[in-house]
Amino acid sequence: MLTEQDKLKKIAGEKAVEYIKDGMKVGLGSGSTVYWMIKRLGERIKQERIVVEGIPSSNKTAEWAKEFGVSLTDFSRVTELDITIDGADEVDGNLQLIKGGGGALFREKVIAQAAKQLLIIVDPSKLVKTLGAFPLPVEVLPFGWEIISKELKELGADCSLRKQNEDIYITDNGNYILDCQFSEIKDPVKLHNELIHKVGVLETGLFIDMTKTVLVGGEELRVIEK
Ligand code: ABF
Repeated sequence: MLTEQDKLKKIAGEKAVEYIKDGMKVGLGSGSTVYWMIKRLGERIKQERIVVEGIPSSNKTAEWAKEFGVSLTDFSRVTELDITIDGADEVDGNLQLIKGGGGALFREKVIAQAAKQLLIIVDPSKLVKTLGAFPLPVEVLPFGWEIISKELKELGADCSLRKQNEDIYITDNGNYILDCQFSEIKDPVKLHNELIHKVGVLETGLFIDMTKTVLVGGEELRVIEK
């Protein structure tokens, strides 16, 4: 039984597939909204016999692609993606994003950067006036993560090391994630630039000026562009 939020995610995910054309190389994001996109893309591939290859941003996404019949490739064979389609945890009025709730932010940012276009798909609950209610995920080197956590605290964040079933969560890249609760992130550009230059910070979940188009699931699907 789909929840109301799932239905809205499904609307956005399925609509995104219309942006994919035969022959495209597609960056496949992560998360439950992307699940609906991959499922629908698999149906389209079968029905219309279009040829599409994807690069997945996580092992989970790769499993879904295999399950639904979306062929996979990698950056040894593809040096540019036509489009990357991905979810988000928060989207502000300038289409700045917090991503990484699912732990795949680093590879998500790699496939986003490699694409001509980043299309974001969300349900309405992800739209916020100001980023920060959602804890900002920061991917850090395991060596010395405690120093980064202390420095982030001095920036006003309360960080916690992400756990999975009592164990430390290890990303697909072998790193740790700090989930950092800021009250409000009024200047996400400044914060990202402060964080990314700290030795040991490998990537942040702030996706700055990376997308121009957000599809918002709803009775009337909304397309927000900048
Ligand atoms: C992924 O989509 C992550 O960056 C983000 O955490 C997630 C959102 O999850 P969902 O689509 O399940 O709400 O790209």
